[in-house]
Amino acid sequence: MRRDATDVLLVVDVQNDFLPGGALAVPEGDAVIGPINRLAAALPQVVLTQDWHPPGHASFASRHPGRRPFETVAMPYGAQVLWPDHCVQGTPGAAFAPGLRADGAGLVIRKGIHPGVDSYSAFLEADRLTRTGLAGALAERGLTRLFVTGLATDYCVLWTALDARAAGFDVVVVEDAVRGIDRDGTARAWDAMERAGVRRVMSADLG
Ligand code: VGL
Ligand code: ZN
Repeated sequence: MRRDATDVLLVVDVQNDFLPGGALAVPEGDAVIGPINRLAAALPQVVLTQDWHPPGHASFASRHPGRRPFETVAMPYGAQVLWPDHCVQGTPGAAFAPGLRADGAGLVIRKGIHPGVDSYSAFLEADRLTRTGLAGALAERGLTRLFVTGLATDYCVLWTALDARAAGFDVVVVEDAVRGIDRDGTARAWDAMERAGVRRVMSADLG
């Protein structure tokens, strides 16, 4: 696949809490770092996203008496999976993985910052109304093709890729640069992305 000046590498949530040993560890989450570092060196622009919740965020099971992580509850904006406390603003768990070499990133989008609303997507929060500004920022920079990488395939990568397609971007998910939380959920995520016109490549195909 030929690379272009309008390409951007989007690195989703490569933060300590999603790595092995973290509060919401994604199996093999650390395996994405090598491919992402190589892509960051090869692509002209890099954008990072950072899950960045205030303490006591509504997506935390600890905020819902009698509920446990991975249960689903009804929120005003729809169904919400409850998570262990993770990526709390300013904590070591919310920091980028120390091995990530993306100092050249031109933009960091923080998401999940509103106490009562989650945001898996880097574009649109879970209320499906509140925009992060990412679509406009990419458009202003003339970036039209997104190479999506990071964590987790079945949540933040999935929603980010689908919303990117809905916003009119060309979207390519780099298979060896993403990992999922749940096996079945990850298989369903790939199906949904394929139906939405998301392409799938290996990082080696990008040369
Ligand atoms: C994520 C669950 C909760 C993700 C973030 O980055 O995929 N998943 N917060
Ligand atoms: Zn989160």
